[in-house]
Amino acid sequence: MPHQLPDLPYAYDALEPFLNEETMHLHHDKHHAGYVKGLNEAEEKIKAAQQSGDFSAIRGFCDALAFNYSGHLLHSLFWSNMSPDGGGQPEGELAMQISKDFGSFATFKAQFLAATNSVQGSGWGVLAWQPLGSQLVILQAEKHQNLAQWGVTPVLVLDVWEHAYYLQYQNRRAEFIAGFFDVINWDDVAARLAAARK
Ligand code: MN3
Repeated sequence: MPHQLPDLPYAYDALEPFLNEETMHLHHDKHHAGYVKGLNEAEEKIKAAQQSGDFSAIRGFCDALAFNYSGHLLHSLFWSNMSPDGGGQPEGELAMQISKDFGSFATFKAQFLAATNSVQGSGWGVLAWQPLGSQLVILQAEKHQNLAQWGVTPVLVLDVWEHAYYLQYQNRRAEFIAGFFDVINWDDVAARLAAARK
């Protein structure tokens, strides 16, 4: 069964004014769809290599798998991390874990903003559950896969590729990142953290 592009969990204009309909169409229908296509193609090429026994191009297949799989996963997570009813602050277990690992919600937010804003080139800001430390950590991802840590589970991600914001915000990445906090679906983040801890 090839990988499939998931539908957005809301209408294309549901996150306006933070993200307009045109940006969402391009981002979901073209960019995310492209990663799903690239992932399926990479898997087909690997299957063909397994059948022929010719692994001379395996390095490129591994690169395509890491890039496209990570792109597919992060975008799927990104859509569900946002909601037209989002914003505010987390509650319950998630709020307690954030306080434990960052000192306060304000410090978490400041670190997430700073880390995400300073991603070099195209990439992501990522809040992830790190099982070895039993803690939440803030990571950067360059492209979709570089600077990741093995075994962590991302629970909140923010795309800062230019395709995510340039139509509306041009070079004002910091303004885009700050606006993200008005649409974060904290219930989704909390559910992902609970699942990751199990
Ligand atoms: Mn993107």
